[in-house]
Amino acid sequence: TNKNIYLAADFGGGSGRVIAGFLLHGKLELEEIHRFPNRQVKLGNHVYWDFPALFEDMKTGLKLAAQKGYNVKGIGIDTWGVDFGLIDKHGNLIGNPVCYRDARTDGMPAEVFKVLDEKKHYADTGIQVMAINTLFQLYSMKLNQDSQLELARQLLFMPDLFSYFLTGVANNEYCIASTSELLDARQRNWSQETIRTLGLPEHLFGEIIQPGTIRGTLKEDIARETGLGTVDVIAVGSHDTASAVAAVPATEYPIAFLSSGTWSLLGVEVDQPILTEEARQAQFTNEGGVGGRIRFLQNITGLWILQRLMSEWKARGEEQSYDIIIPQATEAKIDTIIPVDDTAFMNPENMENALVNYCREHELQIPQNKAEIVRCVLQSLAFKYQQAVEQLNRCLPSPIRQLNIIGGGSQNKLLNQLTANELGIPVYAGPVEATAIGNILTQAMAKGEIADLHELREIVIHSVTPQVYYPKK
Ligand code: ADP
Ligand code: LRH
Repeated sequence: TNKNIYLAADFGGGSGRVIAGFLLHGKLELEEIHRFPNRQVKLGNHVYWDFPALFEDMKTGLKLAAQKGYNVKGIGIDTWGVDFGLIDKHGNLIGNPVCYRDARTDGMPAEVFKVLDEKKHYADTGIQVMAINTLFQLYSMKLNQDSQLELARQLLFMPDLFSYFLTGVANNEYCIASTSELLDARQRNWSQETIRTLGLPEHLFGEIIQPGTIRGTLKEDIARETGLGTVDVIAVGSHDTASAVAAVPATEYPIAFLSSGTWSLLGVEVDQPILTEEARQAQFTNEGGVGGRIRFLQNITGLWILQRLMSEWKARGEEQSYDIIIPQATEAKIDTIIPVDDTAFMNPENMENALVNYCREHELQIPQNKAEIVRCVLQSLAFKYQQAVEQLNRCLPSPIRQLNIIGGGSQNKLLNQLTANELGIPVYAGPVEATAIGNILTQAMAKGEIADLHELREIVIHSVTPQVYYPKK
């Protein structure tokens, strides 16, 4: 009790959580306060965030922290990229935000590139074209004459939205804004040209703030309801991947990372965006990072496939735990490699059927049991990482020499080993809660407890011990 702590609210594809971080003598300790499901809700024609329920879950986490008697110095929020809510002229949320796995963006890139020149667009925004990105979500709303878009006064990315309802302050944090594909990569501000050419309402796009900025304080009613009193809400690398990358336990450049969760984000940290044609063709993205850095990375479908399989097996009453299935998969033998980024695996009704059908249609050996299915998914991921690193190395002055895997997926020992084998370089696994760590330490930076990103990472190095995997073949 009476501990000085920061609270991170992290909304990931697997779950939402409120985590407390306690920083003392250059070392960070975490305590999970509250974990809750982050379900996507299918209603009528769309797939939505369950925003009001998640806001309540977050407040429950805040209340629990207050009940523990902690002295809360800040609250920071991060979520996955690209999704947003729209606010009307009264400051109210217009409808539940739509989740990026919604079908509304199908075919949108082709529509957008009737209007924009694709190569120039990359040279401006530096973002890998993915149909899920905010730009394509907005363009689909425009083409469908969506009434929400007509009513909207401001667009808030999900972390901006959570923060807005905590503080009443509405602005756009830089890292998450970069996932919109609507920022000028060099200026690090809205690309007015892109917005105008697409005919999107210019008033939607607010002030861009940098991670490490105080957004505001808790609104009085929320301060009272949670029992927290007046607490600062701080802009962190509010794109979960930006927070995770800030917490890579390494200080020697190039910092090569694989943020492994629902998605696999593989890349390096650089000082300036790489906007070359080679980078574009290799589908690398330049997302905004903490401390003015750029995350030069590829978005790869990650453990989503395994997550879905596990939940399907559970729904059939065949409860499976990672601790059982991964050792079984380690023993399994199957040669099949599937292209994890194929649209077949984006959001199928049934993942196991999608996988089996894919193998059948492409005359690949069909996995016969759960262990073989899991093995197939993991070796397909490792194979994809190898291709990504090869492309990455071609964009860099010298090849990467080690890879830091962070996030929940870094607990997957088989995947870590297969990755080391494929890449032929050492792999360092951990921390699991990199996102929460980056979130919390960026708050400490805003409060002047940490000088810069380098010092932040030294704290991470003092606080965690990654597992090393050497290549075996
Ligand atoms: P996200 O924020 O995208 O939900 P997380 O960083 O929480 O991602 O990671 C979730 C992933 O971590 C799951 O998809 C799962 O594959 C992996 N994971 C979780 N627990 C374990 C475990 N005990 N062993 C291996 N992998 C695990
Ligand atoms: C990972 C992530 C990733 C992408 C995707 C939508 O959780 O944020 O970086 O932006 O989700």
